[in-house]
Amino acid sequence: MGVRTTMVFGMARIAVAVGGLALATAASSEGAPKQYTVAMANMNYGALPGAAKVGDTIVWVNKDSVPHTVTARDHSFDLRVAPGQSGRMTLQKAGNFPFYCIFHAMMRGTLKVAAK
Ligand SMILES: [Cu+2]
Repeated sequence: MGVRTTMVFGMARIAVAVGGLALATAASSEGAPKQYTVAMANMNYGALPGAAKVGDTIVWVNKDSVPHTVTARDHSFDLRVAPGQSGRMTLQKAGNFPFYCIFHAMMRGTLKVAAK
């Protein structure tokens, strides 16, 4: 009998712990990583996120029928995206990153990444 009482008490403790975790997650959702989508279409990059932060993810969607890349001039990232495919990139460091497509020199942009 003594063992069973302990088991029930243990279950109750777990339930409280899980509830507390859910509450903490909801409270800190403002600082949670965000996901942005940037299209690559008509040989150009779409609108870039203006408030991206370290830890956020950018999904690059290639809507063209040719491959594109998202290549930082300082080589901090180099993503290849096949036609009709998408690729994701998690932002690792803060700064302004000029980038281009290695296949199409006229495709270029600057990704602004704020500190976390
Ligand atoms: Cu390209």
